[in-house]
Amino acid sequence: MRLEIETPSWGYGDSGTRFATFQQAGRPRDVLERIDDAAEVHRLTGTAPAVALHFPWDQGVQRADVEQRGLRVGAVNPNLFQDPDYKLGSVTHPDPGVRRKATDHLLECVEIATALGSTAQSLWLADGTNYPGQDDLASRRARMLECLAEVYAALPAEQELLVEYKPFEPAFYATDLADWGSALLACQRLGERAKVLVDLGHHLHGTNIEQIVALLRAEDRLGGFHFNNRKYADDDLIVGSVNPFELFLIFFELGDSLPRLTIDQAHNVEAKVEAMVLSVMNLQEAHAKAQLVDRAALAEADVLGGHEILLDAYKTDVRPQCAEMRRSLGAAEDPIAELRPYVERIVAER
Ligand code: LRH
Ligand code: MN
Repeated sequence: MRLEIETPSWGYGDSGTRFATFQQAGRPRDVLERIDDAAEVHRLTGTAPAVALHFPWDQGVQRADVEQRGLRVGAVNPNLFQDPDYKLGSVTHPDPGVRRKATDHLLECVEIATALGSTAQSLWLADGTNYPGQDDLASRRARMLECLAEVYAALPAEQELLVEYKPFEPAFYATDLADWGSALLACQRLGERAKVLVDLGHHLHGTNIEQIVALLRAEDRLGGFHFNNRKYADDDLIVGSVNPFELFLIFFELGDSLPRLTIDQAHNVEAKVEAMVLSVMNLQEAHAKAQLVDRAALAEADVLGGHEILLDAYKTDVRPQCAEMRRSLGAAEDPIAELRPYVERIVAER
């Protein structure tokens, strides 16, 4: 019942791949309709009380627009990856004028967060290079840290800076914040309110994500998650749809201290609001299963004994308990079924 998930405003709007973007009937036409959809997801699931925003995509939204729909503003996401000036980098760019422009956008987002009552800047940098020799890697890092230090210094006490890493795309030789290590070192350099954000789709194959979670948690530098799932690269599919056991293990590593939990997905062909509802339900179930682990017995168990204790929890059907939990929150026992009238209405109205 205490689970609080942030759904992403950009997860309700048009999205696609470089090959095509398919518009869906009932798609939101502006930020207010994106927040309407987020509010419906919370009404049905009971545990999605916040909406993460992206700027300038959500430019113009007012705090009241969000709160009068029964939600609060989650993390504020700056955008330093679309403006043509950032082709060769933003805060890492060789040109101090471009770095100034990028830093000013980050400072503007700090102001926006203050106005919206948000307590986090969620920073992802697309910055990187495509060929060896294109730029000096150490110099890029020094430029980035200088700019981020100015932003960190401007952060009001109630705001934290979340640093998201990604190994590649859109850069395909070196990404400046490529992995948990480069993000953690940057956070340690910036200050204690700088923490690492783990996007599940931002790991090379074979990476043990739950171990990274355990490490960052032990360092008190786990700032939050971007939940989604992938089979190949940064596929941004529904969380738990590809690797539900990994999701369970991540919640097992989190124990009962949960950081910021944000969904970051792109629903290119599937029904968008239903996809978000199913995502929140998958997170509810993963969290519920992790709560069932008998940790005292685990501490005493041998090699397979420990594994079998985890499997017992993971293989437990918690859907009845989750339905009961939603009912007791005044939400829907069967959210997918109860979503139908809303979808019919938005398809008709939009
Ligand atoms: C980058 C990313 C980042 C967002 C974007 C929508 O891949 O995960 O978190 O800004 O997706
Ligand atoms: Mn992300």
